[in-house]
Amino acid sequence: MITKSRMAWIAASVAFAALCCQAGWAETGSDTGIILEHPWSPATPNGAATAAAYMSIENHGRSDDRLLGGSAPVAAKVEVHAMSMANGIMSMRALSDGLKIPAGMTVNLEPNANYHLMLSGLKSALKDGTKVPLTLHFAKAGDIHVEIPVLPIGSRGPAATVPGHMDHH
Ligand SMILES: [Cu+2]
Repeated sequence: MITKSRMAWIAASVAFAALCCQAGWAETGSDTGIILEHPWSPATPNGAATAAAYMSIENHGRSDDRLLGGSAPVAAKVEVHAMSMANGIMSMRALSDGLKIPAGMTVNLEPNANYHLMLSGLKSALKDGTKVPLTLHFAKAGDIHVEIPVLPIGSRGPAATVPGHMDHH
């Protein structure tokens, strides 16, 4: 499910991609082999019902794991979403079986990529410069808590900070 305004918002985020500049974030660890790197969310306009959260999920363990979903005080629901393009129309759906995090691999949740975390039923806007507490549920690693830094609307995220490195989409 994706609304027109949500689409426009995504398009705006992409269009203003060049405006970003943020330092990197410390990693969040656990003793289960799952490490969450560079978590971030773009700020949301007032009244927005949804927000996205992005990060890299590394599995340093010896067995596959699954990201099942999450929870956050700021949202009624936190789901793993997959994006797909069909006939020029982008859509997304919740992964009811979760997202596989293969052993020894990193799965990137990022804008314009396959997967993201979707916070829906937002109780308040995500404000630039604040942090959003979020708990992710993994099938094997259990619950991992992470504080998600909120970056300005249109940001590409903490990874897109290399000077002179610019993507042209
Ligand atoms: Cu989504």
